[in-house]
This record gives sequence, structure tokens and C-alpha cells, in this order.
Amino acid sequence: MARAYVALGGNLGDPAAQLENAIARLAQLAQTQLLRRSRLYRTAPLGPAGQPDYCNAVVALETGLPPVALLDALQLIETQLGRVRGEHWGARHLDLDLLLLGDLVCDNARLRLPHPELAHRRFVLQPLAEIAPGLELPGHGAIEQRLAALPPWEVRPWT
Ligand code: A4P
Ligand code: MG
Repeated sequence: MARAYVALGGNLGDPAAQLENAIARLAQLAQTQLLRRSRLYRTAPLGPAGQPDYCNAVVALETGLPPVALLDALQLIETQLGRVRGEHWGARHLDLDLLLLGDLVCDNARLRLPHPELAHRRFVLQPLAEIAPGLELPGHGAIEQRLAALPPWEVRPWT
């Protein structure tokens, strides 16, 4: 079993409902337990201008799934909830990114861990800090320290 952190984001359709639906599906994955979930946050979009605000959240899982099986499961949930792959960093219904899986480090065509943008995005780190205070980010120290060093970014409660 390994601890996995998964980031959820979306800004099309009904993002809050899609994220709640995705969290329910993550909780039902084989060999997997949902340990914690963050609140939903409303965040300013990173990427092409003119897109709606994003809804973001992070969950902690305990899973026995091998890395690629977990990635497959995340991508299946994205597809089931209406994700159509389009513009890079463009608007989307649901994006599920695997942030960390235990202390696994990998860099191949399908899977990069730790997620390469993890330490650079306040819209990921703030919900992650809510459910994993004190978490050590590989190469960046404690999550709170890292958050304090990042430039401001609009992240507030969803409602
Ligand atoms: N992949 C490799 N490593 C991973 C990993 N650790 N977790 C591969 C998940 N997938 C991983 O992903 C492309 C490929 O990455 C997959 O085939 C998988 O094998 P994608 O989701 O299809 O493509 P993408 O959307 O172009 O890239 P990505 O990386 O998901 O987009 P980003 O960088 O996450 O940007 N603004 C706010 N406020 N909040 C957001 O959540 N999200 C994005 C999406 C842009 N702006 C945002 C937000
Ligand atoms: Mg993605």
C-alpha cells in the first residue's frame, strides 16, 4: 500500500458537481481507500485568457494499485465525467493529476512523479496543505515553507 495524492480541477460544466462525483469514484477504486479530501476551492485560471475560474481540490488515498493502473483509473474517471482532451492548459471538465505516489520517482512518456508542476502551483499546494500539513515536498522542504515562497494567486473557498 502507498499514499497517493491526487489533484482535481475543472472549469467547464458544473465543476463542483464533477469534482464531487470524481471524489466518490476515487473512493470506490479497487484496493484503494479515501483517507482525506480537501474543501473545494475557486481559483484563478492558469493558461489561455478568457476561461472561467477553476474548481480545485486534492484527495489523499491509500492504494495497492500499481502506478500505471492508478493512472489508467484516473483517466477512465476523466473520460466518464466528460473530459475531452483539447488545448494544453485550456478549459476542461475534469483533470485528475497524480501528485505523489509514496516516494516513487519516475519520468516516462505516461507518468512523471512527483508531478513536475506540484511545487509551483498555489491552486494545488493550498488544498494539499489543508489535508497534509507538514508534508515534505521532494526538493522543496515543508509544504508551508514552499507556499510562503510562492507569488500570490487567487485561491478562495468555492462558494
Ligand atoms: N502524465 C504524466 N505524469 C502524470 C501525472 N503525474 N498525473 C501524462 C497525471 N498525468 C500524468 O495529461 C497529459 C498526459 O500527462 C497524460 O496522458 C498522462 O499520461 P492531460 O491531462 O491529458 O493533458 P494536459 O491537460 O495538456 O496537461 P496537464 O498536465 O493535465 O495540464 P495541467 O498542467 O495540469 O494544466 N488553472 C487552475 N486555476 N486550476 C487548474 O486545475 N489546470 C490546468 C491544466 C491549467 N490551468 C489551471 C488548472
Ligand atoms: Mg492531467
